Amino acid sequence: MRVLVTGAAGSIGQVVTVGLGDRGHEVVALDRVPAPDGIDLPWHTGDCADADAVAAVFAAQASEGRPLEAVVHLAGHPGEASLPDSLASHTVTTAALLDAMVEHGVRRLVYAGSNHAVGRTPRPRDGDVSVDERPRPDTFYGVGKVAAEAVLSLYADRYGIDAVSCRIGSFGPEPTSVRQLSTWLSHDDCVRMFDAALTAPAPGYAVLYGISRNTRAWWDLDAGRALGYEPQDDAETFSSRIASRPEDEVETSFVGGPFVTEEFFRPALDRS
Ligand code: 15L
Repeated sequence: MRVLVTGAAGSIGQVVTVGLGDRGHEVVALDRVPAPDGIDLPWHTGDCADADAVAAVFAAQASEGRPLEAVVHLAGHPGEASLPDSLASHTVTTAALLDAMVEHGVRRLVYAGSNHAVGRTPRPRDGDVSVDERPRPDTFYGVGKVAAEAVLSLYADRYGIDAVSCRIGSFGPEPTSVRQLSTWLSHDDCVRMFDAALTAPAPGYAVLYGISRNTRAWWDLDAGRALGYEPQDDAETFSSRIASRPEDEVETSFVGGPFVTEEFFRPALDRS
């Protein structure tokens, strides 16, 4: 599949572009910055919040006879910001891509959603947090991710686009805190997840939790498994290296961990 990967220069992007290429996909990159040294991919430089720049990428690919077939949308600021900045970074970028997809007949978008879309969900007494939980963002970052999922759902209903939001937990080479023993997403599982979401037959609009097969997981993995995402790694392998800290209790009480704390309370709008 010829896949446009946005945010290709980022930490997830660098792993996913290589991994999808290894799995036989033809990766085309888009990022605000030029290709990092050593990366040899068809590379477009532009901002996904700029609808004209996004449309130009789809048009350029089509005119070269290499039309895009799917999008993996990773671009976006991976942390808290003002409400307008969060909406621009996550929601507007998603909408710009979807408009270009409709124009060019591209049928699938796999989105780097985030657990922070439901970050204010408390840990259940027993059982796992379902993907059917109501949107419950913990930050303006989470609001931007919820709104992006709403746009995906709208375009799935209106235009029949297959749109999968992978609500990523804690992506990294290894877990670094007690919370991450539950929420970690390994590099290899991240590639497995995006590959499954790209190739699952007719998912329509779907949501899954992007975590590894962690012994201490409490977010439901069944929605991902239904799309063919079978995680293989387990954060428990690293547990002996993780020291406990006083913050662990609050961090493990809500989906969003540290993002629920008062440290993140701030006005929605920056004033001059
Ligand atoms: C995310 O979505 C963020 O991008 C990242 O900075 C971490 O906060 C991660 O979630 C997490 O919850 O560990």
